[in-house]
Amino acid sequence: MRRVAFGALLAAFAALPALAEVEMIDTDGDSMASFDEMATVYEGFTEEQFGALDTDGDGLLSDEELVAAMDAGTLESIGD
Ligand SMILES: [Ca+2]
Ligand SMILES: [Ca+2]
Repeated sequence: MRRVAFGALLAAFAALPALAEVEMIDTDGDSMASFDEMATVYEGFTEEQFGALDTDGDGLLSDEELVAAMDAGTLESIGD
């Protein structure tokens, strides 16, 4: 029973890889990654790097922006 539940959980994560990224960075629960949240997770993260990732310029990184950066290799996935 436990094994089945765990497998289902893994399948859910595999189906929704995008959701996991911002959730690992987001500490205030707004589903967006602020510069402070990024700097906490990524040592030596600069505002310049943040600006490059914030493609819509709203001052926050959406899950979409994070995933795009990880897909492009600009940002290391912290899930690995
Ligand atoms: Ca946040
Ligand atoms: Ca943004």
